[in-house]
Amino acid sequence: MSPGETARLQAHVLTIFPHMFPGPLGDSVTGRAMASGLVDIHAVDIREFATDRHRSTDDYPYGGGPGMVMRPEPLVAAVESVLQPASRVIVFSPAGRRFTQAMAHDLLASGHLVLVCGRYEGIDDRVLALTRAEEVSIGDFVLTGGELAAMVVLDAVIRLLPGVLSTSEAWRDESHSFEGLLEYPQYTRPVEFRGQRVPDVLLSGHHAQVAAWRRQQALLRTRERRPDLLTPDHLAELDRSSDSGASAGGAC
Ligand code: JA5
Repeated sequence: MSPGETARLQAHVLTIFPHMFPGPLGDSVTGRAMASGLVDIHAVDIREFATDRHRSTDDYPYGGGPGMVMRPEPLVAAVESVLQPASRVIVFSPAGRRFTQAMAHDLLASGHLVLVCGRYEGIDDRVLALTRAEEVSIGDFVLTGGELAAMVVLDAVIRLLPGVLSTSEAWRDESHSFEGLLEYPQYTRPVEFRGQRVPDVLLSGHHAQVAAWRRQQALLRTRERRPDLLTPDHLAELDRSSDSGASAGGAC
């Protein structure tokens, strides 16, 4: 992208339920991004690409078994109708590669997403190779279709576009101080609510102490809830902070 040019994102969402879009993406931060022209989301009705007289998008599975499978012809035709040189083609499936923040940044860089939403028991497997699609999962659970997964991915990518978040909302993404850790706890007024007080250190005005407390809270929470995220450096830092007796508020 040339200097001064603004990053944009275009997405085509292929679905048999196009009226589901933009849905919640039309509100708030993502809605403003759409209204300002930074993002274009086009819902494409897969059924429009069905050629048989019943416009069918599904059929019985070869080999038998329960449910229906999405037919390949309308899906491949729909993808080919929107494909651009830089497109990333994604099919949502619980069997896909797990969606992450790093993938969100990567998808933004492509500038064009083709998001294929399955329904029924899934899509004919030949579609993947024929469209060079990547299978992506947003988590280890089952959904009735890919549409909600597409909304999750779009939300995560849209908020990364420069100018979408206000500077006060965006600071976290710029900050490296809590890289790889869960967030520290936040508080606002009142200072006491239903018998629970805001930790004194946050009222002290000592910026260095506040920063040290938040860092330690982030480390402790991550150890408690997501120990898989901790690096050897984090573990060493936790050891040092317990040595220095900085156990303020630590629920160990
Ligand atoms: C279900 C026909 O990562 C969670 C997901 C569940 C699920 C996805 S992604 N796609 C579908 C689907 O069901 O297409």
